[in-house]
Amino acid sequence: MITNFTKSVAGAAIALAFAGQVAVAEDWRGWNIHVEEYPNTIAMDAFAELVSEKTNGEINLQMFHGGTLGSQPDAIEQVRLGGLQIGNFNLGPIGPIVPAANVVSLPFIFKDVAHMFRVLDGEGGAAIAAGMAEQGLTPLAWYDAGARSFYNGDRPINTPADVVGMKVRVMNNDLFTGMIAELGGNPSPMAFAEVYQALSTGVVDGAENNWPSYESTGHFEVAGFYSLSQHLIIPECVCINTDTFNALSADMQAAVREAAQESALMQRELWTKREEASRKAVEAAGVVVNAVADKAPFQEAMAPVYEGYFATNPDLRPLVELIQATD
Ligand code: BDP
Repeated sequence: MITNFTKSVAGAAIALAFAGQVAVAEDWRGWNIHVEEYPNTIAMDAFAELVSEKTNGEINLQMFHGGTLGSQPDAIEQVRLGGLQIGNFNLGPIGPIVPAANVVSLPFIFKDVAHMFRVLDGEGGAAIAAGMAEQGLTPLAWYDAGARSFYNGDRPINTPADVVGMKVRVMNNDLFTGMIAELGGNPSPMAFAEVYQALSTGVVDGAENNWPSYESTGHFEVAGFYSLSQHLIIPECVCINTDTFNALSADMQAAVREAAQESALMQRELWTKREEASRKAVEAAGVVVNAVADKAPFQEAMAPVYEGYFATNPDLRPLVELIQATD
């Protein structure tokens, strides 16, 4: 005879079996420094949606844009420690933590963006990704950040002599302070959010960035000479806390990685369009743009920066040579 008691025990057992299969949704928080409509912002929102779709709602990523969760160096630490799970980071400020990833911050290391992606898609990219994962930042996909050029409020920069005495804001990384010092300028590492104010009050004379950031931050309003030095071509990652990633099942890992890679395809397309739109917008606003006819003197001045990097990281010389030998 099946008693009510037996029935309810059986019912509870079935309910428990279901509960075992239905995982509790994981809530992740993601950091991004850029404003609305910026290619990375749109792509990171798409990433969040794709993550939810591809994991059947088991992972819920909430994105925080505009650097509201802190400066980039702080957010990098947060993702490493697991206080945040996701970040769209530039590899510039990751370099001080991951020597192999710092290779992309050597001035003039890449010929152009296409060269950078060829390196990232090969052995070089694997070495960089492994170094990052070891330090708690697992890259899921690479975003485009174009080429960075100098801008300031005084004069076009055509030769290193034009940088002499100039106070130039850089991202947090000794390679960048070294770069400005070798050109005869005074480097000033500073958080991105502080640069507009610093330019407008004369705390710094200039800075360096790609077209979309020069435009979206309004820096062009207070530093109207943009000189196409294109001295840095630095990729960006969609990075995840390594422990968070490793704790996922293989299927979930694949879903999250796929979502990031799809968002990267979107970001790269949006990026190309935005570079053009930003250039046109600042030109229309009266920015004086100059090509740098001869980049060789800038490149030659970087020899001590490379030597310093090799002195600290002798084991990374082959990685630099691999990049230089990649067509
Ligand atoms: C932008 C990068 C952003 C950096 C910023 C900077 O996308 O990650 O924080 O430059 O110069 O191009 O700090």
